Amino acid sequence: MLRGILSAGLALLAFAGTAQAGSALDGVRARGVLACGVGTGTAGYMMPDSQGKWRGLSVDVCRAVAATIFGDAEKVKYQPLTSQQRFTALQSGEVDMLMGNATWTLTRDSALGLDFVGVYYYDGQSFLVPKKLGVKSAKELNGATICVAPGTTTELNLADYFRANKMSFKPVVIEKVDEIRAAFFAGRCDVYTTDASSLAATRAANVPPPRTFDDFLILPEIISKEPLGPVVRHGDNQFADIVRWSLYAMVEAEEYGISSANVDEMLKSDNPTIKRILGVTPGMGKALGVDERWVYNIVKQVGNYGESFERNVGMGSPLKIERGLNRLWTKGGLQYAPPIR
Ligand SMILES: N[C@@H](CCC(=O)N[C@@H](CS)C(=O)NCC(=O)O)C(=O)O
Repeated sequence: MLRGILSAGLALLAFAGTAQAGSALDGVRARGVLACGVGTGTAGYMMPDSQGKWRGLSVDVCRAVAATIFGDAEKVKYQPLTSQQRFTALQSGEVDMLMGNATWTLTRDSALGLDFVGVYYYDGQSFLVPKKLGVKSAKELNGATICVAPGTTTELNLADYFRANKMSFKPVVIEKVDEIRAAFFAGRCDVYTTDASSLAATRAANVPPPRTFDDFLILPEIISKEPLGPVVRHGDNQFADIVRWSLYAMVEAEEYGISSANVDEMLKSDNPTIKRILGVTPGMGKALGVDERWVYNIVKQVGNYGESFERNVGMGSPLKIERGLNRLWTKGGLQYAPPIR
């Protein structure tokens, strides 16, 4: 009901966001738990395990923020949200931040009253097809029936791409991602389009037997830029800084070789940068308004960016996604944290 009323007017929502100025961090601290909005279930990124514990690369960023604020990565309440619900849930204060697979765009970062504070995953849109369709390229999809989620950049890119290539398609628009997957696997659409990360997860974790991973193909075309980032409301710069730098701390730790396995050893390092990052030389915590051991807590409890990537979506996971654009800048990728100093 509340959600319905709020979604009625974008301007009102943007206003509601700013009206809570300064309150986000206070709210989190008073509650004693971070309310993190995530997707409804994508293997490797955000998914409850058999114990009901949320795991994934996106979940790890929520955990890092909780480690920064509370010194405890467990102090997170996960709120699963569909693509259609997520921004309204953040605007209305139902969650403190979003770690779904939200693409950073100009309109979301301005008119929606929200701020993207970084990029935790450089993604792009692609197409998943059954091999028996016999299609090898997106250029062969003229006339296809395509499953897509509403309220996404995916929907807009799809229309642009087909128009630009003078092709037509029939959209099958479904809000819940498990229902999209079910529709696709049942043959209600020829093609499923979303971010390549989600397609890799679907192919690795959701194919109903007796069909397997090998019966499906992700087409080679990447038709868009999908920089996925953590999102907060306008109005609380300190909270935004904490979320931004918690993510950067994961990246910076990887760059300086600080991992969950060696972080205690690293406390003894003579390297002035490492001493500053880990709070052995104080100052960074004070600047952010958090404990000086914030990065230590992140790395000890969550790991650095590379560890999280490999464990959840990389070679240590069923998804086996290459680092690609998400390699560190020192290795030819785009992951680059400004200095912690
Ligand atoms: N990155 C795109 C698409 C993101 C998106 O929400 N896709 C949905 C529908 S395919 C999804 O993957 N949800 C995953 C989940 O709910 O776990 C955007 O921000 O609009």
